[in-house]
Amino acid sequence: MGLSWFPGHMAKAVGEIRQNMKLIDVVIEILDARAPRATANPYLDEALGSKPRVLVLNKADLADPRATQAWLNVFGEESAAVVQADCQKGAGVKEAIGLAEKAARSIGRNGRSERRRRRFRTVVVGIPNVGKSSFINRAARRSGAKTGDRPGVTRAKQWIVVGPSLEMLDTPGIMPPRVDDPAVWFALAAVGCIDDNLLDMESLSQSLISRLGELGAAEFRERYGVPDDMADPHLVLEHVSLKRGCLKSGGEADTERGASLIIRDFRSGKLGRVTLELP
Ligand SMILES: Nc1nc2c(ncn2[C@@H]2O[C@H](COP(=O)(O)OP(=O)(O)O)[C@@H](O)[C@H]2O)c(=O)[nH]1
Ligand SMILES: [Mg+2]
Repeated sequence: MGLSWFPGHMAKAVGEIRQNMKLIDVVIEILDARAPRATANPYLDEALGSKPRVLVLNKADLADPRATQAWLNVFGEESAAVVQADCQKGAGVKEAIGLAEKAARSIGRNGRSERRRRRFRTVVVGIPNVGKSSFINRAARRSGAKTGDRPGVTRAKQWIVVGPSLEMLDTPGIMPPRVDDPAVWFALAAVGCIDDNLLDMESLSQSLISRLGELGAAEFRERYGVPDDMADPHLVLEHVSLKRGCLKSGGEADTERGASLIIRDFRSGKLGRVTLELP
């Protein structure tokens, strides 16, 4: 179950981020708006200490807008600076950078006097696939900084100026996902934050079918023509497989392919805007 992440990898990631933290005034943490708790990393708190943090609920275009608003309220009450974003289109990036700059200003510069004149510094962190690179690319493009790897050139740490007094590390801090809780594991797997090679797609698709049922997500049934009285996730999976022409040579449902199709459709938003975790 991907437990090979623990504990060595986690310790290493936390250690690296803590190293970088010496340079950093404010952290931008990217979360997936469809599962904002599952895609958060509790170990980050440890690595960050008292650094101010800006939360970005990314992929909001794929999440239920009402749920996103509810999450914004919850995080706002927890006094976090928080914003929703669609980093594929660039929405929310400017706002996130504005919040980071404001947070850094209010705390003041970190570190010794020789650094006092420099810009505030930020880094983007998050677990795999939440959109860290997309955020950085968008922020860099806005600022007009050149990005992209030049072949054959080993790059040192680079800072991109992203605001009047803010610069951002051009490489993200990657945190391993948290996998200690089955509900968290499910949400992480469904939104694509776990390596698919570690997943049993058939059981994942059945968990997703159940969850979509609980959430009353109607688009799923409409898209695949699932009869209203069909509830058993395995039967639904078979139904979708047959309907979509995922067949074995004998003509019976190829539920493995059907499962992959459902997961793919979910991740790309074809099953509607769905938030898996509600506050
Ligand atoms: N629909 C949607 N897709 C996104 C968004 N942000 C990133 N992605 C996609 O999610 C995938 C992972 O993004 P990436 O930036 O590589 O994530 P990283 O692993 O955290 O660096 C890519 O296919 C992106 O195009 C978003 O706001 N909305
Ligand atoms: Mg990346």
